[in-house]
Amino acid sequence: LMTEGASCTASAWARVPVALSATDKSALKERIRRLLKERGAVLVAHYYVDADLQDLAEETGGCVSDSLEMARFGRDHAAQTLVVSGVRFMGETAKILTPSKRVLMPTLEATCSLDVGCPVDLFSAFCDQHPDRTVVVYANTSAAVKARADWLVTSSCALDIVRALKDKGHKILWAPDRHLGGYIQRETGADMVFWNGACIVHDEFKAFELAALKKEHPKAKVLVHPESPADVVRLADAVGSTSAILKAARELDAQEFIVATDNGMMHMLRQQNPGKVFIEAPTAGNSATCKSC
Ligand code: CIZ
Repeated sequence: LMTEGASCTASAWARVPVALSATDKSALKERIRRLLKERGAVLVAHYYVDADLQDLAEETGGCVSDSLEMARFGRDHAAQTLVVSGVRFMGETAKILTPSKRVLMPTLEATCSLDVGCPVDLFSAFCDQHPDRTVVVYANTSAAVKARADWLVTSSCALDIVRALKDKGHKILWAPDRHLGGYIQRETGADMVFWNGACIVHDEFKAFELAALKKEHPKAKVLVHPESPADVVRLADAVGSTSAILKAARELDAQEFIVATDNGMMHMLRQQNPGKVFIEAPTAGNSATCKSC
């Protein structure tokens, strides 16, 4: 849908100039609006994607949300075609929830480092080494890895599910994010073994630099996604999923926030909280912008 005509391949998509002029951008947006309407499609976008795509999804009656809500929205919407603006596992999740609908993605080359770092054959062998453990996997995995698991969780419900399993005496095998797994283990005390994966963006947040930034902004509250390293999580005023971070920003009594999650989230944080200031938490690299997301 988004690569109609001559530019129908992912490599062609990759050649689209990054910095469009305002006129070109508005023509492209208009074309997307028209095509969505003509083809009875709805655009669902993740909080992490480009601000323009988030705006387009909202303006055209689609949604901007986390991966599970994207899939639920697509399932419940009248449209028979879902255009998923996000990484590959998000399109797969939408298809799993609504197999009868057509799911399109701008490019299948937009992958998630957690998903790519957990190939199903190796993961399956890891599970086979721990037959006594209940397998719990995070949403950021392929459909094949999900199929090998006993439970599938998002960062919004992971704590509750693992706590309930622990209370029933289960030992857990967790994949793929070792930081999120470690956070769940610390919070629940569950017996867990981990797949050794990490999100390339969240893994980059640095505690030493974050502590220094906190000193420069003593009134700022720190919001951290639990895919971040433990020493970064320890500095947080609120830890949680994308939806939990948005909720904390709306409800915490502060005007200034330091945010440790993908930079795409800044758009929704600023939209929902006019007047509040959001500062990116420091990373080892240039910024917390996942090129794939
Ligand atoms: O499930 C999602 O959408 C992701 C990737 C993160 C989150 O915290 O919502």
